[in-house]
Amino acid sequence: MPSGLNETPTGERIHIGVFGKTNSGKSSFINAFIGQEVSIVSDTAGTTTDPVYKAVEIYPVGPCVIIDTAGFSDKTSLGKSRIEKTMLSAEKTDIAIILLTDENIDEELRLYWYFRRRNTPVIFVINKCDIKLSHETVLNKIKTETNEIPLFVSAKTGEGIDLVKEEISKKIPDSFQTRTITERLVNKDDIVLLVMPQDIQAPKGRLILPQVQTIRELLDKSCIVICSTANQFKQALFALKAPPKLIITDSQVFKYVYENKPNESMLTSFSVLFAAYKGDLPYYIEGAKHIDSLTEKSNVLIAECCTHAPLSEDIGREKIPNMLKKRFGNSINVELVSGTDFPEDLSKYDLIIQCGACMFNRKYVMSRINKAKVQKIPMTNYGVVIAHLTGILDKIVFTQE
Ligand SMILES: Nc1nc2c(ncn2[C@@H]2O[C@H](COP(=O)(O)OP(=O)(O)OP(=O)(O)O)[C@@H](O)[C@H]2O)c(=O)[nH]1
Ligand code: SF4
Ligand SMILES: [Mg+2]
Repeated sequence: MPSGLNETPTGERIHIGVFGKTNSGKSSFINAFIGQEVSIVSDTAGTTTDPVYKAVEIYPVGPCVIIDTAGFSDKTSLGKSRIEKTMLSAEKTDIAIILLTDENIDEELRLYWYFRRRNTPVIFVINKCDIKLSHETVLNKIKTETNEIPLFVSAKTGEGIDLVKEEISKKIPDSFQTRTITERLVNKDDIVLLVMPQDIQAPKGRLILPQVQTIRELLDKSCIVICSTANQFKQALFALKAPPKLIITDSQVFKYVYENKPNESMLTSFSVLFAAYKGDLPYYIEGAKHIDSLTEKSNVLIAECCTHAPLSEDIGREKIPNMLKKRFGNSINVELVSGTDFPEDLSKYDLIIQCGACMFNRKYVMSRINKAKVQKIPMTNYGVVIAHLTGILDKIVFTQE
């Protein structure tokens, strides 16, 4: 698993996407919202071209990522690629803010229904209320079409911005506060042993994000956390008076750890935990079992969220393809996409294998899973597939059953 250090480590911050026509004041709104000039503001339509992601801490919302997007009425030659990028931001959005400026709200309504289909809460905001005296028509249209009541703000004077913050904090899904990586697998004072090989793929001098997040969570849960590499695993066990309640291993040494662990210790992997934390574990388990029906003619898509130079023994580029080739023959077709590349049309694939996706938020990973579900394509993730291929899928513990 590569480091992912080139990407913004957003963890599970709530992602707030700001959408609206060009010049509706999205960038001005964001600057007023976070009290910093992070986005360029100008009266030239189409100023924001690429989405801007800014991780901030906002009272009373908490840690969040605010996304400034390109306006959607842009008809310049870059229009199509800007719209695609805006829609990618929409896929990552947990709460959407749609700015309204005039009475032509067809696009805004289309976007509204897009979000509603994904259970994404939407807040309509009428901006520039410092200069426009009457907003009755747009207000009534929104009420009639959606039952939502827009809020009024002025990004220029700051009026109404606090009300938007309050509204956002009311709309944060409960699961944001309650979902954890290890869920009910551990309790206060439990000893948890983490097996973390620091091999060629680990970033120099640092730990990868899933390990950092898991350690932090276990400390918050008042667990006793012990870390070792695979080489020191047996010594680590030997140094303990009692077997650890739970062992969380890097998937690459799953088999070794399983074969050498005490019977009393439960076993899982970082990828398996993240499969549930970021995705749909039952679908992933079903997907992993689908491997047994692959043939040498099958097409497999590997989706790795980090974009990085290939490393030797890379799990997505080498280890999993080799495991598949060993089992089904060299002619099995294994394709790899990285970063946010993910085909819309998945019909040619027999199986999709997703990485742990620690660099992306749950909403975005679920959006990928939904695309696979709609097209009836089995999907799994690295950890679940390795557990299955090494024959221990039924011997490890999961956070969801
Ligand atoms: N009077 C007034 N002007 C505003 C307000 N918000 C934005 N503006 C002005 O509207 C123009 C467009 O603002 P931007 O924030 O760049 O708009 P945008 O939606 O990000 O535009 P694009 O990035 O081009 O899509 C600028 O001239 C802003 O100064 C507001 O609340 N009141
Ligand atoms: S995003 Fe994927 S490839 Fe990148 S570090 Fe996380 S699990 Fe590994
Ligand atoms: Mg802008």
